[in-house]
Amino acid sequence: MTLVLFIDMDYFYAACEEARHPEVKGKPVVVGTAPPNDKLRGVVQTCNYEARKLGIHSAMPTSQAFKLDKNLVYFGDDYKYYGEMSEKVMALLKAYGHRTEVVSIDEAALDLGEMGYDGARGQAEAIKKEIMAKFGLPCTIGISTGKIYAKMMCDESKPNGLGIIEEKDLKAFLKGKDVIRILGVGKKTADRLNAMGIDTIGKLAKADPNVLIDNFGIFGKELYQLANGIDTSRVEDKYTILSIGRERTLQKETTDMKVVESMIKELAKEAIEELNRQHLWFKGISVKAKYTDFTDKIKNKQFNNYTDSLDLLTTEGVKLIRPLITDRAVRKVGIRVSSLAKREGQKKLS
Ligand code: DCP
Ligand code: MG
Ligand code: MG
Repeated sequence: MTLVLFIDMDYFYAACEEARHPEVKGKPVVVGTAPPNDKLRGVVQTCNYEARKLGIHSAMPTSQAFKLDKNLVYFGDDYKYYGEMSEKVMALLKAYGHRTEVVSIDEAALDLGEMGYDGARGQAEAIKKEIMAKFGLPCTIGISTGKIYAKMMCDESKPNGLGIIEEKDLKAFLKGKDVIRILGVGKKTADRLNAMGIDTIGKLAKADPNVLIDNFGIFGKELYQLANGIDTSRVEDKYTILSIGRERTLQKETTDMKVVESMIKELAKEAIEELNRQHLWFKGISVKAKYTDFTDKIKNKQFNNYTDSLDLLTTEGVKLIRPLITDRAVRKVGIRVSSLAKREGQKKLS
């Protein structure tokens, strides 16, 4: 049986600062959006676990964080440096020779193949040790039979952890968890499930699959499978570092460009929200159509200048995906922005 390893770096931006400023280790450390001379104006991007103990967290206004502790160590974010650290970590992971999917700036999934639980544990321990020795960065790893379960286990093993969920324990592991913990289940889907009396993954596993399919289309089938320990999400061979993407299964498979267009608009909006959150511009875009036979097609485009325009992303995204929508039924579509840059000091498209 194939195992998936999911890794997420611990308090990543703040850990990068600790790595180059070892003197701040052990103190509460915050990385915020504003420069240090204006540190009360921005929001917290992340903070180390000492700061979390004080109640500080991502997206909190920095002014509020300083109210909780006026002696916080503060850094204005240096996205270029964090990006470089991320690239180094990803290159190290890639060198282990497994199919590697870079999921975000501090997350990746590795398809470990058929090495068994002991082999997987050894691999994870080696990775943790090497990342700490080379870069001074802590991380947490989850291992399971699928990407989604491995990520859940990773989340639960933080910080500096290593957690394995074996197939035989999977159902018990999933049973009491809120349905919103399933990757791809947002607030809307969770609300609809709750209205059907399904609040935990355990209840989802016992639901009537036909009712789920009636309500959610193909996604309903995936939900049912996931709740029952079958994770069909593949570790993609994706190594475009520093890109932000969103993809989603359609309610029903379709050949209708109108349906695809409205989904692309929705996903583009989400991608731009994430881009704004990380204070980035993009220059490259790509779209993907996944067909019912599980093959997919991707189209890319590169602009001459950086931009953060939602209109541009939507228009170009729709244009790019149009030729991919033919009489072959599509089940999933996605959009991704790449060639990212920190907003300061770059030329932007008007
Ligand atoms: N980030 C951000 N704004 C947020 C959340 C995150 O700018 N609202 C950035 C800073 C984080 C990085 O993305 O360091 C990775 O996000 P994670 O969610 O993985 O959080 P951390 O790595 O900081 O902490 P954890 O140990 O919980 O993974
Ligand atoms: Mg992290
Ligand atoms: Mg992360």
